[in-house]
Amino acid sequence: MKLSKKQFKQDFEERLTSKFATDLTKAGYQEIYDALASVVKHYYANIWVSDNQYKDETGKKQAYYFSIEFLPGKMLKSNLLNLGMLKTVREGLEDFGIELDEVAKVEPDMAIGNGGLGRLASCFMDSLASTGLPGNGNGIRYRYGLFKQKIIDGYQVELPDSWLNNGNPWEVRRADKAVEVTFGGEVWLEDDGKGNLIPHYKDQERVLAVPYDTPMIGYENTTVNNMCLWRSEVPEELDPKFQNLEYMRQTSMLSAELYPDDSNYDGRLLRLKQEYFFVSAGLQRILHHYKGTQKKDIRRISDYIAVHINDTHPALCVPEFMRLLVDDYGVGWNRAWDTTVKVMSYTNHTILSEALEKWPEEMVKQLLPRIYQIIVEIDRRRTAELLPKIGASLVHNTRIIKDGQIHMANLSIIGSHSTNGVAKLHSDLLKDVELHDFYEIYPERFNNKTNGIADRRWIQIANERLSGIIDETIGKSWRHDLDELKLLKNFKDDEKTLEKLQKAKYDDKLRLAALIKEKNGIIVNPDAIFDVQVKRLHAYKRQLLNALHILKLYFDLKENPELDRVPRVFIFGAKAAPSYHYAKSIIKCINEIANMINNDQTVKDKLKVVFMENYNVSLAEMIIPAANVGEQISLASKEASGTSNMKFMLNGTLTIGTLDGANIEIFEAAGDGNNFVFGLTKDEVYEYYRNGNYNARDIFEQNPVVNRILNALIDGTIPNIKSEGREIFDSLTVYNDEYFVLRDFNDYVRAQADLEKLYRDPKAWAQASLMNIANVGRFSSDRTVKEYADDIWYIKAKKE
Ligand code: 26Q
Repeated sequence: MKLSKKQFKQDFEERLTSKFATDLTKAGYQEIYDALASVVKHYYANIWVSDNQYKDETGKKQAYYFSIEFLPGKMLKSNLLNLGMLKTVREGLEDFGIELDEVAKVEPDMAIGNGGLGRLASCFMDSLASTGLPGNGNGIRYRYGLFKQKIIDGYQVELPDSWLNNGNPWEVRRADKAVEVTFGGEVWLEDDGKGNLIPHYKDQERVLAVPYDTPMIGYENTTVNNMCLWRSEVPEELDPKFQNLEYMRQTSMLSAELYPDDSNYDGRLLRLKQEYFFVSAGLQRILHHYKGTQKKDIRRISDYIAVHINDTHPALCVPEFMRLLVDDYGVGWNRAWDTTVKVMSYTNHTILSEALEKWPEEMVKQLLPRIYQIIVEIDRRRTAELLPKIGASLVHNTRIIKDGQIHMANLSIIGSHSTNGVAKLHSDLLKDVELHDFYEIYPERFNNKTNGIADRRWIQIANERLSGIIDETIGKSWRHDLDELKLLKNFKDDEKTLEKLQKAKYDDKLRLAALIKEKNGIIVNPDAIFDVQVKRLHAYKRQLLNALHILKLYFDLKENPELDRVPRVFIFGAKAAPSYHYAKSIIKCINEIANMINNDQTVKDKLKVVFMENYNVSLAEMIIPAANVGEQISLASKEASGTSNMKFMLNGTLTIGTLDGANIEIFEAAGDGNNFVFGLTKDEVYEYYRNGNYNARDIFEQNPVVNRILNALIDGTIPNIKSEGREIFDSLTVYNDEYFVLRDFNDYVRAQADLEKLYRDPKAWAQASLMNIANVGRFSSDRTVKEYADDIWYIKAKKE
């Protein structure tokens, strides 16, 4: 959108005065932010309206991405960038003596997601709009986002994230579009005399679902999609039975809190309620829209909508869509089922068994009696149909209802036409191992969609310096098509370009060093290797392996302080699920290792360890550009994809990593020698599982280095660790090291040494860094969503 600086300044000043009855001399940052957001909203409002009109008029098929989490982070700069106004607004504000970046700090992160899965959903939202694809989000407007993490005495402490306290300028409450979602009560079927079974209900608990729409603005185009988030409220007219405080409290609780766990299935009733709540509300709104404004024949709805099930949390889409078609719109069962399968598609994000969602039949029956009947009927018909064709064992293994439980992954696969994993290795594991029985029955449903990232946020916004240097070197086409970064390869031997890249990295390190000083009071050496591991804390991600290696470096230096070592700063960011005891112990250990090392004068500035509290999207935007090395060291086969690995690559960070998830594709794309690979392969891991012959105790006893390091956890070497040291020691030596940390230790040390060696050759390092940037194109989520659009959703991009 064309906007002159003059126009902007005028609009902004007027808005500041009309909104807050103040002027530039007196306004605070909150007021400046609100006025600015309000002006920006005014700029995009008409584009939003027009694009909605365009979508309604053309009646083109749209996709709806159902996700129980979204993790957009801050919206101000991203909206400005996408509207093509970032520079104008920055300069306009400067004229008033205001720093845009200071204003942007006022905005709280929108953190209604845990980590990878939620952030992926938000990257997809950006990419859908930016590639002109009609694709919308559907989720929950949690009153409290992911907890804020404080570190007190080395321990994680959780504080509430009350992100809506100062309002949210981007959302629009649409009270007119509220719908009702019902729970519990009784249901029975009565024949209507024409052979149709009609459900009748009694004593249902009603919840009002009110949608809040947030525009998803495309990058320099005319597409504005919608992210619809539902809030639960008490309906105005309540049946007397429900006019009590407990019910009202329960109802508003529904959308109060995000579950803070990203890898563990939590079988609480409230969680199941949340799942049905946003699924039912979302599908109702979609069907109203197509019946009402679009006057579409409901029997052809699969030509107009695609619904995506992001992991199993929205799996109730399958029976709920059936319910709406059959009960509310009078579609026959068979036709409804064909339609449902055509409309739905599903992505699996993990193979960890503890994350597999299962709900007790009894619970579903009580809470969602009609949905329960429909699931039973789906299961019954499928079993009857398939038994004679494929035999009892295959049918049994893949049933939706088994052992008194409803298996949400089975429901998702059976009720949809597409099941995908999120990186090649992960998708292969689904086909070959984890979901092999399903693959035998429905081979055509299985496919891979390697994850991607919204590159605009992760370089244009997070790293303006590097973006500018790339512009100078190859022009600006890469800003619209990340594959164009390939052009950088022509500069691999160009000293000037390499120097500029090094300088940019150095400046980003200075920026992070200043933040570390401010937040942690630790002074770090900007010439050191900044080695970063930022992600949720989980045993399979093996932050512990990183910590043990740090201990090794420390003991080496203690023994020989004059050792010729490249200085290192190890930076961690990680939240642990509040109920994940072991993960919290690892946080404590890392913090006490950090205290020990940072306070030891003998290692001077050769080694520093920094745990940055409250890792979130905004902090990621500061940390990732400054990283020389990114740690992607999960046990092979456990990390479905990973996406921070792609953000690091885009910022010229070299990866030290295992052959897991998308790392494999990154190593291949970047080319040999440009990253550091180590560790067991997935086949070797599975071989150990088959043979059951892993023995961690042997490694502990036979490897003197490992022995020394592990003993440090229990012999008082690390001041101030308590039972955590013993707990971790035991997990490795007594409970046989579930994630093969000790098995991979030696090779990790070897890869770390290779890394240090390369770093001593600044030119070679800069070249490897350049090759990572030059080959990152395929990891843009623009590519990923185009693949979903072409292969799964069958939606088409708008032509500009
Ligand atoms: C389920 C039931 C009850 C409570 C919580 C949950 C729950 C919530 C979130 C389970 C899992 C999640 C999130 C999983 C996740 O983030 N997975 C990551 O997804 C990324 C995007 O595909 C991948 O890159 C990561 O590899 C994967 O770990």
